[in-house]
Amino acid sequence: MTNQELAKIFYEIANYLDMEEAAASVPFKSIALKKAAVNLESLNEDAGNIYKKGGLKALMEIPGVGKGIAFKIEEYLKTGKIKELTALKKKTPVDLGELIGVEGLGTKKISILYKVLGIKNLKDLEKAAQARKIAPLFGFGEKTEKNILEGIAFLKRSRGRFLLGEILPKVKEIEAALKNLKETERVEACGSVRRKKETIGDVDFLVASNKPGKIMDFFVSLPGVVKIWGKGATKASVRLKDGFDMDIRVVPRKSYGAALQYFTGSKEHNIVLRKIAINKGYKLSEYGLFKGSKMIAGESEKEIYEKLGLEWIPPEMRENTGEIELALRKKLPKLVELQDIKGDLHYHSNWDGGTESIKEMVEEAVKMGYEYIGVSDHTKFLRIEHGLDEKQLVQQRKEIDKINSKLKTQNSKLRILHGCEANILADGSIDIKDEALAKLDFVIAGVHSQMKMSKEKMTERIIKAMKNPNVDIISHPTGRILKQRDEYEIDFDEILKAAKETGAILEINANPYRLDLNGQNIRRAKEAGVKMIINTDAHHKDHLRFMEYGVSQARRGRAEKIDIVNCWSAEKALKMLK
Ligand code: DGT
Ligand code: CA
Ligand code: CA
Repeated sequence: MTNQELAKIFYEIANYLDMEEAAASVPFKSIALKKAAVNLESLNEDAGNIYKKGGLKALMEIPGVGKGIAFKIEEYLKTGKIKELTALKKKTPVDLGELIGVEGLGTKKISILYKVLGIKNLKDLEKAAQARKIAPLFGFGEKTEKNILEGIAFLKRSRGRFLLGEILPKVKEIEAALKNLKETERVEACGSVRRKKETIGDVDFLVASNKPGKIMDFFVSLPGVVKIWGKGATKASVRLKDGFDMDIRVVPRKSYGAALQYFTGSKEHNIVLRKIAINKGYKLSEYGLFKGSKMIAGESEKEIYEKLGLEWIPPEMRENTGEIELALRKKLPKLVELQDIKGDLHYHSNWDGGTESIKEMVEEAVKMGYEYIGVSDHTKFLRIEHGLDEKQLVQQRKEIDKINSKLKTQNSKLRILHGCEANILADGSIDIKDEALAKLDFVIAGVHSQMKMSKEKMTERIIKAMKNPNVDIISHPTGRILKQRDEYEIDFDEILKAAKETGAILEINANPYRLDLNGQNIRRAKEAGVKMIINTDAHHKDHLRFMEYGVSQARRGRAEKIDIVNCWSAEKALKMLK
C-alpha cells in the first residue's frame, strides 16, 4: 500500500501549495505532484519494490515521476515521512485533509477562511457557518454558507465507512495470504464485502480450519496491523494502518457454509431466513441448519438455502428487499456477470488528458477480451479537461479509422467505436454542434457543471439532452460522488419515462467513487424497461478493471444481460445506439 500512502501525501502537499499560492500564477509544482499521485495510485507494482530493484532511476520510469518526486519517494521509503509536508503543515496549521472533504470548498476558499476567520478544521467551520459568519465574506454568500452546512452534515453521515474500491485490493491480498496457510481449508471475506456494498464498515473474514490457533496468530501479526482489538481462540479483530478494521472467525469445515451464510448477511436478510427455518421446524445458526439436535445442512451454503426451500441467492441481492420471495418462488433473475461484458464505451484517451494513446487503449481492451471499446473524450466546455472541439473530433476520427483498418487486417475481433462525452449545459443543450455529433458512432452526454439546480430544472435539463436525437447515453445520471456529495435533485421517474420514449441509455458508472446509478435506481430502470450500459469512465488503463464494481452494482439492481447494452454484440449494441 506504499503507493496509496505516497499518493495521499502528494495530494496533501499539492493542496497546501495550492492554498499558499491560491492567487499565484502557475501552479506547476502542485500539478506535477497530483499527476504523480494519480499514476502511483494506479500502479500495479509497489513503489518500494521498484526502488529496491532499480533505485532512483527505476522510480523515474514511473509515469509522471521526475527527479524531484523520485527523491521524495526515496525520502518517504527511508524515513517514513516527507519533510516538506511537515514544514507546510507547521506553517499553515489547517487540517486541509478534513476541510477539502467538504463539497464546494477548494483550497482557495479554505485559504480565505483561514486568513479571515482563523478556521482550521471542520469544527471551526461548522461553528462559523452556524454563526452566519461565512456568508458576508467576499466570494462566499448565503448559498455557499448553506452548501457548507449541508456538506458537513453529509460528511458526518458517511464518516467511518470506506469505499469498496479503496479496500478491495487489500482485502484480496489478505485473503490470498490466508489461503496460502497450510492450516486453511477455505477462506472468504464475508459481510458487506461479499455483498459488494458501495461502502464498507469493516471486513469480516471467515476461515475453515481445525487449527484455529495458527490462523489467529497469523492474522494479528499481518503486516500493517496497528491495533489488536481482541484475540480469542477462534475470533480476532484488528485495525490496519489503512484505517479500517477486520474481524476474523474460524469455524470447523462442517459449519463453513452456515457461517458463510450468517456472516455474509445482511442482518435483515438473515432475520427472515431464520423465521423461515423456524416455520419449517428447524433452527438456523452460524453453526448449521438443525432439526432437533440433528444437523441437516452446514458445510455448503447452497444446501442451507435449498433445505429452506429457496434458490441460492447471490450475495449482492441479500438485503431483504424482496429477494427471498423471488427465491421461494424459484423466480430469481439470472444476473449479469463480469464475463458477459463485451465492451466498454466510456474510456478517455490522452486527447483529453487521460493517460493512454488510442493505440495503448486498444492493447488494454484486447487484454480485457473485449469486442469493442469506445473512445469518449470530454468535449470543449470542459476546458480544464482539454475537452475536444468539433475539429478535433474529426481529426480523432481519422486516427481511429486508421487503427480500425489495421485491426481488421490483423483479424482482430476488437473494433474501436468513436464517441465523446459531451456536456449537458445548464439549459439542456449540448456543447457540440449536432452535425459533429451525428458523425460519431455514439454520444455520451453528462452533467459536469451547475449541479445545484431545482429538481424541476435539473430534470428538464437532462430530459432535453435525451431528446437530442444524437445523444445515446447519459453518463453518471444522478451525479453523486460517494462520501463527497449527494446526487443532484432529479425526478427519476420522469427521467425513466423520457428514457423509455427516446431510447436513451442510462449509464451505470463503475468508478468506485460514483457507482451511479445505484442499485435501487437500476432496479427501477429495469422495471421501466429502460436499457443501461456499464462503463468504467477510465482515465487510465488500470481503471478498466472497475468494470467489476459496475457489474456488482448492476447485480444488486437485479439487471440481466438483456438490460445491459454492453452485454450485447457490437452490431446489436450499435443498433440501439441511434
Ligand atoms: P458493514 O460492516 O457495516 O459494512 O456491514 P456488514 O453487513 O458487514 O455488518 P457486520 O460487519 O456488522 O456483520 C457482518 C455480518 O454478520 C452481517 O452482515 C450479518 C451478520 N451479523 C452480525 N450481527 C448480526 C446480528 O445481530 N444478527 C444477525 N442475524 N446477523 C448478524
Ligand atoms: Ca462488515
Ligand atoms: Ca464486522
